[in-house]
Amino acid sequence: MRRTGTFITFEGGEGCGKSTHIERVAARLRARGREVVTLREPGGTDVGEQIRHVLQYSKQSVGMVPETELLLFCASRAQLVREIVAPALGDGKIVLADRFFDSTSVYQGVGRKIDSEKVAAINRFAIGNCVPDLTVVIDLDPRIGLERAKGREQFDRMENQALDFHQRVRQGYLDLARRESQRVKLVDGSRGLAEVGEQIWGLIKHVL
Ligand code: T5A
Repeated sequence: MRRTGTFITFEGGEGCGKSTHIERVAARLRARGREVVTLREPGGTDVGEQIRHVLQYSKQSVGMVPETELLLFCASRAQLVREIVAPALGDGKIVLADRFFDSTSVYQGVGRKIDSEKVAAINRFAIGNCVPDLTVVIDLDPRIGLERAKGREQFDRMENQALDFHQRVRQGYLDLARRESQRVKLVDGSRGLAEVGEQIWGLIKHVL
């Protein structure tokens, strides 16, 4: 299917503000008459939501090994790409995704220390040619992000990782933005909501 839509992904550590800004961007785009699809990862499909439960909230998953975790994130994504993302892009829609394959490169590759070439190969298999047009990384000190995310009562496997893990994740995103500076753009998430929102809107207007 020929791709006429635009694919924008949002990335960053826990509680950096992705969901908040996706909602705001979607509202601004819809107010301008654009067709927008919003998604979250892992999940976004029936199959993916079941995988999300195993990955995130099931206390029986505490002993999951990093290789299993990597494959489950990619399995959820393979379904999402073929069921939702590729058809929406074929129809000319704007797809806004809360995390995509960069989360796997950073969390499983850098955070869990799985060989980066293996992660890249599995990522490629899962997404095919569905690479984002723009990736917004909201950079934030993990101590602030984890504090913001704390409000939730549900057990979350990733948020329970040591601070050192989250610091590696942050550095992973900073390195990614340096390596892929055409596609991946950094935004300072420590600023106020309105200021971060305007910076993101500027990037989106540019890519559209
Ligand atoms: N994961 C995911 C992997 O390990 N590998 C993968 O391949 C994939 C896809 C997903 C977890 O899975 C991992 C990464 C994650 O650990 P999740 O529950 O979806 O888990 O968690 P997150 O994606 O991290 O989402 P969060 O909801 O934790 O964070 P958000 O969406 O970035 O933050 P948001 O918008 O909910 O904001 C948090 C709070 O901060 C406030 C908001 O109002 C909200 O209260 N806020 C601000 N406050 C002040 N100033 C600002 N600028 C603010 N921006 C937001």
